[in-house]
Amino acid sequence: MESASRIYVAGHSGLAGSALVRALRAAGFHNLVLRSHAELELRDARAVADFFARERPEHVFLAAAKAGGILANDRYPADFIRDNLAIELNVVCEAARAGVRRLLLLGSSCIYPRDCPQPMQEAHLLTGPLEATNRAYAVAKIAGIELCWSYNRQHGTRFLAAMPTNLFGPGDQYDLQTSHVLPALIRKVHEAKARGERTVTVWGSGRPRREFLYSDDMAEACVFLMRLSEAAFAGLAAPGVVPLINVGAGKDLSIAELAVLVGEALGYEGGFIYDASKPDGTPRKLLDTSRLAALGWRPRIGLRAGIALAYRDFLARESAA
Ligand code: GFB
Repeated sequence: MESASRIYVAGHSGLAGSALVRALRAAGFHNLVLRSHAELELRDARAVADFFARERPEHVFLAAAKAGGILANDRYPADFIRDNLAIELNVVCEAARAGVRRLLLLGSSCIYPRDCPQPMQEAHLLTGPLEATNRAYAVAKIAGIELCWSYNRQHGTRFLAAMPTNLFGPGDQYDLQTSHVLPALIRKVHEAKARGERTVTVWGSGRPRREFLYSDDMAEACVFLMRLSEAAFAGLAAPGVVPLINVGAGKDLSIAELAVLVGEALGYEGGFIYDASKPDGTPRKLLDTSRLAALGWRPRIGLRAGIALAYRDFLARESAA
């Protein structure tokens, strides 16, 4: 990618996409192609074909997705598989037809088997059964990887799928029914503190372990990948290799430990209780990021600092609402 390259960021207003736009602009890329959901419906094959034929982007970051926390995934599996398959199919196929030079599809660490050996390596893909609460979403993302690989094999494209761990950061979704755990805990702790409540309810047992990556770190990793030399990028996205790379923080913690950390960051003095009627999901999903590290990338924003930044964003959104 050169600074004048035409770069399309699909899903630029979401958590991941907005971080990608910040990272690209900070690195001097100024020829970004952006379309809001109202301007371009990515589930509409005709609209996506017209868009690619007209705009001819040279590079694509596919950050558009139907995403959500454990409860949303569990309750609306049809929406998750349908929307994600449609978006991936339309964008990947039209990018290939339009001659896009490199494409990076974003997925999630839930693509790996539920009881995967830890930390989870790229080679563990499709080696065991998936976690039931997010199987529909995971299958859609696995299909996205296979789609990239198939085009690389049949048409010689250079399409790569990056699997970030659980993300958080500015522009996150704070609705308690659909959000992920970190933004949910920020809202719950903030509200409990404001109301003087002595306890916050955490879903599940608190025992599952999760790894969290600040969205700006994830975006820098993705831009780093898309800027790799031809030889290095071919090592990840040549026809003979599964075009898949993990993007993680390298450390995990239990949900109970996370709750304490959020409580400390927000200056909350109350305690936490656990609602066993809510699902735990995967027991653990720590990514093995040694391939990305070997290429020379490491995250910069630690969890504590990231939570403080995310809380600042939450407060700004609350006061603007
Ligand atoms: O972040 P989360 O919704 O998603 O939940 P997953 C992580 C863990 O936190 C689960 C617990 O064990 C939840 O039960 N948890 C505790 C809470 N309190 C809360 C709360 O108030 N809200 C939420 N949401 N969780 C999703 C997948 O998995 O994450 C997707 O469903 C995707 O497919 C994504 O991979 C990154 O990490 O379990």
